Amino acid sequence: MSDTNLKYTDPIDTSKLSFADFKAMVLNDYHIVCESREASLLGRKEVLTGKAKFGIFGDGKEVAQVAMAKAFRNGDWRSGYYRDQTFAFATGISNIYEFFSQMYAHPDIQAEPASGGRMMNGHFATRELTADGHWLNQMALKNSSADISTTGGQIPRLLGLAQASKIYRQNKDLAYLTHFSNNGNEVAFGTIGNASTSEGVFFEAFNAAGVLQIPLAISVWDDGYGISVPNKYQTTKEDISEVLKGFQRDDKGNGYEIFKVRGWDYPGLCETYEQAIRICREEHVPVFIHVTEMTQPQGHSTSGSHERYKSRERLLWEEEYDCVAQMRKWMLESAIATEKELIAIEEQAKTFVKSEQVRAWNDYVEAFAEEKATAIRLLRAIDYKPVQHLATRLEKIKEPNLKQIYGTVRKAIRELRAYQNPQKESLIQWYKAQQRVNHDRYNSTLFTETSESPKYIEVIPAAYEEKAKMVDGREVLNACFAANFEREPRLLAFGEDLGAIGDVNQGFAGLQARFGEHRIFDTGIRETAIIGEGVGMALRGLKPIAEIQYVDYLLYGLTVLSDDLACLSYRTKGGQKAPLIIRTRGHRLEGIWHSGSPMAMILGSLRGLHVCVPRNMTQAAGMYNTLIRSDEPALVIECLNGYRLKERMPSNIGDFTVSLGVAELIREGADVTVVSYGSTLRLVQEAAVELNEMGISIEIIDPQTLQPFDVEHLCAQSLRKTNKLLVVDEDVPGGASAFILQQILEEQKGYYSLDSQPRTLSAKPHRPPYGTDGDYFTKPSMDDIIEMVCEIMHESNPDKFPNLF
Ligand SMILES: Cc1ncc(C[n+]2csc(CCOP(=O)(O)OP(=O)(O)O)c2C)c(N)n1
Ligand SMILES: [Mg+2]
Repeated sequence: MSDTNLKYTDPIDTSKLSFADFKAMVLNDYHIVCESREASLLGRKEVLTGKAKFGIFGDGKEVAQVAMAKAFRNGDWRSGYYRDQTFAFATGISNIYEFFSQMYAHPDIQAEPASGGRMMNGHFATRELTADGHWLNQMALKNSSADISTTGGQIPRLLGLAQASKIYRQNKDLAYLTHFSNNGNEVAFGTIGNASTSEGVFFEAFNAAGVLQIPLAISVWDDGYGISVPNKYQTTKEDISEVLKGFQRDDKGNGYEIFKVRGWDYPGLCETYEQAIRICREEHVPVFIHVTEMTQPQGHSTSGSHERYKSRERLLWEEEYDCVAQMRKWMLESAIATEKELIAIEEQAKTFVKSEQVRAWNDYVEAFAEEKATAIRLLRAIDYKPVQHLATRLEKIKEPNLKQIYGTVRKAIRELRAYQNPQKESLIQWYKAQQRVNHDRYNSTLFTETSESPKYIEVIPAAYEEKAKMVDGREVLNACFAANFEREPRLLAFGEDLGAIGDVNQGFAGLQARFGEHRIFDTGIRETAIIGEGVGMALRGLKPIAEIQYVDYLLYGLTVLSDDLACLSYRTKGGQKAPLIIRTRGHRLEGIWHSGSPMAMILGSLRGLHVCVPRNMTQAAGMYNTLIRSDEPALVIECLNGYRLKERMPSNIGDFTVSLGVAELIREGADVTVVSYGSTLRLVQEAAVELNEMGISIEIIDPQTLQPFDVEHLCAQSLRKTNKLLVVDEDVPGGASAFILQQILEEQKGYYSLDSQPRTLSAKPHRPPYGTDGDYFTKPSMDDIIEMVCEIMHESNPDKFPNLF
């Protein structure tokens, strides 16, 4: 989109460089640096004059980034944060036009390819997929994973991006994936602010990379502050590389190669990055580059001014050691360039940035001009004074946003509520058609929805031989995983105790020995890092299954799941996907930290993932078979108490599929529809037997997945017969059961079929105490289910069904 005049910075081979080439390279770098600085200065003005809502810029960090960009090759990955604009410009990951388009929240990916206006400025992402969601050739791209705003949140994903290189280098069966790797030679570049290294996610992931020995290069942009809080309150010894010295590799073992360099020292930075990245790429050793003495000429962001918290001395020092000024000084002192040459570059940069900003703004305004014109034309056609006023008001807004255009149209439709005429009808028809356009702009791509979506995976029922063996549930899963590992070389599985012993419930027993440690492996106890590894590897074309030992511990991985994975497709408007499967187990656990069913937490924070709650291991296997063949992320919660229950072994264990979102009728009945899933489903089945003896017949429905939920509306269909509803689960009151009620009553319009109060039976609001009795008095028991069904029957027919108590 941009006809940027930037020349991207190139790797240097100084041995072959003539002075003229060297000078050209340095001046080109200076040009990039100047353009980036101008973008920051102008960007801040755009916010202060009200054209953009918020601005955060990379001023003070330019020189290090132009040096880092020299070491960045096609096929490499970036996982960074909002200060990286210079790096983005220098590598072609972004450009000035796109930078401003993002500030204005331009909703068109042609203008703002990172997110289609969804992410705030300085949040970079390259488009990794074709328009229909299939992988592009990553080896022909400079790749940037999609930024997130949470400080340090980019680092867990960085692990997986680097680990993928190691997997590709180790596993020769993956050599055919030439669009993702060239023998694992790719480096994952991470960036993080000094203060953000205080976050737990940083330390956890940092340690993991040292253990894994993967080609990752973390740069810390150290400007001494995190907003207003100085390093004194952030970092032990006020120096992160000092603190991390123990990670330095030596001849005794694994570790990092650690570098420290000043952020205004251009030649030092070029040399450091050249050396650090060479070690990282060739030896597959993580490297850490602490870039100190950086500045923030305009303060943290447009939300405040740094004069409030920086001393006069500090401000004076920042002025002197501003990296652009220092680079300039160095060029003059080393006679690389004349004052005149530098002034010419600076002026060119200023003019170019201004013209790109204006172009971005004009395109943004132009994108809505036709909609404004059409709205006014349709409003003008309506001969009604209040509507004419609205048209005039909209006309007067020179550069309206969509809220102003559609707010006016909706107000007009309300004004016209008592009128019927063809002109009003035209307005409404246009508004409805435009709602589809706006849906695409602001509400689309929660899932990537490619032809590999779970929706389109062929449904193959489980088949059984006549003498099918009854086996432990865990054996069903084990056979399913074995078949999939045999068939799909991209598949990986890892987690705590998953490798050598094959997970705590032996779903993977024997599989590491069969398929190798490079495909099935143990990890340290570090849920955040486990999820990050999964996300990064999935971005690079692998098919990881990341295991979280128990669902309660998902909380430790939730930041990455929620901030990163769940919104990845949405925040890039379908530009990136990470088909990661998270496997965990829960329900019917006992104990305060083993409650086992934090389903509302999951439903509330993980939209963008499929949430599977299989009632037994056969259903779980069918779901894995579906998910492994598809390309969307999912969480599968197996029932902890199901591993040793007997199930029949399907003859097509690796091939049968379970369609996600299709509920199953477990038992037919006439009186009450009972919806339940996971472990409570079995209790409902047991309760059904006693209820039957009491003359009450319940119909049981298992939705099987909570996201998506019963897409064929089986629950509403059942309600039309029974007119009574009970939802049973073991989440907190008003947790997942409230979600299920909303789906059935509102979404499926089940409300119209009810003739008694819909009920939910869930666990108590506190966590369950340890032991059988703790469980009995906290979670729904068979007794509770029977009694609540009786209450429902009593409400509808008190004579026939007297109160039990
Ligand atoms: C998890 C989280 N906590 C707090 C914030 C608010 N916040 C945004 S930037 C920032 C300071 C980060 O400082 P540093 O890491 O040094 O990066 P810098 O902006 O100085 O480059 C804070 C506290 C956030 N975005 N995410
Ligand atoms: Mg900082």
